[in-house]
Amino acid sequence: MGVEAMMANARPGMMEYEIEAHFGFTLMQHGAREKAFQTIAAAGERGTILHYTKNNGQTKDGDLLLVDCGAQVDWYNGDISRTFPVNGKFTERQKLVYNIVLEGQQRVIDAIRPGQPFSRLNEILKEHYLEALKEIGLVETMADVAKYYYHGVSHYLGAETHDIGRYTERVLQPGMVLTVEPGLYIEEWGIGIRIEDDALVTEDGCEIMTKDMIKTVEEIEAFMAKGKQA
Ligand SMILES: [Mn+2]
Repeated sequence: MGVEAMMANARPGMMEYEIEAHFGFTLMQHGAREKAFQTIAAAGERGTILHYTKNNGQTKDGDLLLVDCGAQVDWYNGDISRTFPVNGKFTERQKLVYNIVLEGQQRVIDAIRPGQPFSRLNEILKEHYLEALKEIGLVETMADVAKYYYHGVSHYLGAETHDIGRYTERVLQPGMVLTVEPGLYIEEWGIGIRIEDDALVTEDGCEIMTKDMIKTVEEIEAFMAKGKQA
C-alpha cells in the first residue's frame, strides 16, 4: 500500500523525498510506526547508486524512480523494492531493461527450494544477465556483467532487515525468509532498476509473501494511469 501510494502520487518535477513521504504516511495510517530501514527513493541515474538515502534530488519527466523500503511490525521487518516511471509510462528502453530484471527475478524464485545452495541463486541470476545483456550488446563476458550488477540477489530477512546467518556453504531450509532482489544499473542510460520481493522457503519451493504487490510493466502503467485521473 505504501509503495502504491508513492506510485499514485508521483509526478515529474517532484523531489524524491516528496514521493517518499507518501510511504511513511501510509505506514502510519495503517498502524506501523517504524520503518525497517531508511527508505531509498532514487530517480534516474541516482538509482544506480547502492544505498542512496539522500532522497533530495528532483525527478524529471522520463525518469524511473527506484524505491527500496520496508515497515517494521512486531519486531519483524519487510524489505521491498519497486521501480516505476514518475510520469507513469516506461520508455521502450526502460521496459526492455525492466523485463530483463523481472525475468531474472522469476528464475531465482523458481530455484528457491530446500536443499538449494544459497550461493547458487546469485549465479542463476548472473547467468541470465550474461545471456540477456549480450543480446542487447551491453556485455561480452561475465566480467562485464559486474559493471551493471554489483550486489547479491538475496539476504536473510527477519528480526533484522539483513538478518544474521551464514551465506556460504549453506543450503536453503523450510522456514527461512529471504529477499529476492535482482537489479541492473546502467549509468550511461540513466537507468537503475531493482525489483525485490520477500520469499518464505516451504517444503517444496517458496511462497512469495509480497505477491499481491503490482510488479509488471503493464500492471504499473495501468495502476499509474488510474492514479493520474484521481
Ligand atoms: Mn533487501
